Amino acid sequence: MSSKDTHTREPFPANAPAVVTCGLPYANGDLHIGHLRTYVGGDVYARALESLGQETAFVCGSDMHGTPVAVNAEKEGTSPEEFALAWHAQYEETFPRFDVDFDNYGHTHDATNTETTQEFVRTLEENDHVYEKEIKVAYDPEAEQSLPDRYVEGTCPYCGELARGDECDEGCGRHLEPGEIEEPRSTVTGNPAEYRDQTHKFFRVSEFEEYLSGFLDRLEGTANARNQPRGWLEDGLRDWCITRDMDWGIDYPEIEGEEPTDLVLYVWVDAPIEYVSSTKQYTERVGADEYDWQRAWREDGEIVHVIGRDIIQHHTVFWPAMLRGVDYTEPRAVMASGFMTLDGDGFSTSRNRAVWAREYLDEGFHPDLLRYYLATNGGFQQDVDFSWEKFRDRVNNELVGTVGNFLYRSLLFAHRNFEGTPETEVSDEVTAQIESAVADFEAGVNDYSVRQIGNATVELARFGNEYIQREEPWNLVGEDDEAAAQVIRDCVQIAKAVAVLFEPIAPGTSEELWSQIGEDGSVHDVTTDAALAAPPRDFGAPAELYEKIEDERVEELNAKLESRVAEAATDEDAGETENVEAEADGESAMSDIEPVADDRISFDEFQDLDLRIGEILAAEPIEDSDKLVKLTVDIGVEERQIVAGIKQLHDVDDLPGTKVVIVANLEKAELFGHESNGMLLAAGEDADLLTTHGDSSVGTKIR
Ligand code: B3M
Ligand code: ZN
Repeated sequence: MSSKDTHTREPFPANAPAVVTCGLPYANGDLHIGHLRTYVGGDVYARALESLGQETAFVCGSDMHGTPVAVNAEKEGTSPEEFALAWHAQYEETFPRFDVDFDNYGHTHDATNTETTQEFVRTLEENDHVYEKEIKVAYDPEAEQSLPDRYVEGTCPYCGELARGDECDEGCGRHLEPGEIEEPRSTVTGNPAEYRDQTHKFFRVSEFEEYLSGFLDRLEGTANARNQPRGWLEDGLRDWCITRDMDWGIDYPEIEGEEPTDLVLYVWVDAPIEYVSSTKQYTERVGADEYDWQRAWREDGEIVHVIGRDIIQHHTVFWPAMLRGVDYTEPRAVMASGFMTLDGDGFSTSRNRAVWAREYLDEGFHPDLLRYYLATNGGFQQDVDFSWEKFRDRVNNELVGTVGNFLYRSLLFAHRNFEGTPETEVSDEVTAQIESAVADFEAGVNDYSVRQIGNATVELARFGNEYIQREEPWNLVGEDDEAAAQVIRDCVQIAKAVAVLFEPIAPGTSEELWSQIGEDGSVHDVTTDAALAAPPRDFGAPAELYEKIEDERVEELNAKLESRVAEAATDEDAGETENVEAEADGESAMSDIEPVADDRISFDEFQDLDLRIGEILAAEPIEDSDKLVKLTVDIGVEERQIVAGIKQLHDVDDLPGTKVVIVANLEKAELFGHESNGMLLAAGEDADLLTTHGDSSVGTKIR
């Protein structure tokens, strides 16, 4: 992608305030490292803009509404509000632990967003962009409820794949309007759905076709975000149903001269408006002199949306049309990331096939390692695979081998021989290298490439290693002290430039490096000019910033993942393996019975399983896990510690005394740091424990 074709605006830094947003996570389940890709990407981008001196607000919030939340809350037997608020609290705490530092993190159900959303809709009504129409909506006669969005599944009318009510998540990716899905089935009861007439509100997206076509020509960001919607535009846009027959959501505002309606707004109306609300809250906190949300959103701001590629349509069609309809600033850029896979396959919440965000930290890894991996392992719009092996290689080769190695050897040498920075000027050669790294960094920002932002630094450190190797200052000391001083002066400057330029990718370790070279204040507050400013004269002995990951560690981590997946596969009725964006929102609620496996096993194979009667003696929830309980089980011959995923599903205190069936000869596994020596048998999503009918004694073998 040449920067010429894609730049339609003045490069950053711009005069007007920028807003960087990340797609709002649905407040409906645990975050895994696949989810983190767009949040890290957004954070890197926002930090890099600030390094260019660009005034920037980096905002996000939890997406509280819609069926993705309602369906999952129902499964847990809690109210959507309580459910979503709990996840919101968890996200709010998790992002900063990865140094994803939003200037404001709100949620779509708060007062600011409720008001802002209702105001948007009232303005759209006033400007005659909304009309009422009677349509057919899916209805479940047995459950006696309407079936919006994820309450219904069926066949996509465009590509024929299995689809959800409002999106063809496994096929063509299109947004689907109510009534469009073919052969609709209720996800509440599994029954075929009926269609019933209901009056809904529609936003006249079709009137914005011409505007949107021009908008796409101006839009910067990743190429996928411009190209995908062009096709949809060519097919002709249909108006967009913006109401739903549900309790959970933002109420449709009262419109003068109209009967109030019971409908709520479609989640995709109030979700992007949270970008505005969150910026508003930021201004409310810091004051308009520091950051003016009105200027950003209503005058000439530079809006950059960082999202997953499955929600391009919402951000390049519906959202800019809405903004236009209320006369707000149009987005400057959309950066849409590719999917993430884990060892070549999709992440899956239901299969526990994921590396969880908190788990990563609990393993003791520095957030910067993952940030580096996620930001640079592929272009932003490419799909990226994560494996512990690849993670180890990137960390060991680049962070330890290139960046860390250069920093440690030069700073140690500087400290030992010069007690800090030698007093001489930086050479022209090194000045030019640093300038070119800064230029690469800036080009990375203007090309919306977080990978390039990261690579600029790694390349500079690579040069640093070559330089010190070539100049061999260790042979110059005592022979030609002036020459030695020159080399080390250059190396300290490179180290300082690394701290400045690597800050967006690796904020924590860059800050450490900053203080290692004796700088006061924070590297977070400096701009790229600091890369060439002289470092302080004195500094102490450095410490290694990055630590090598050993092969044994990788084996251990892989074994953990495998045993967890195996456990999840038997613990519950695992759903399909899905793409990360698609599965973020919980699984289908269909109560399909799985077909019997085609492959038969022999009686001998069955006999390989050592199944026994056990009795639970003690049960104790594992704190950091949402599911796991640590059990002490008597199996006659001995007492076993078994970790089982049954926390949400049973009253843990009631478990002792329960007879259970266990697989006694299953390989041992470690779950959340606890050994599990055997497995409990349980049926279905409710983890209905298998027990005995008569009173077979503990230890009895099952045949
Ligand atoms: N909550 C999550 C998703 O579909 C959705 C994003 C909203 S962004 C305004 O990826
Ligand atoms: Zn489709």
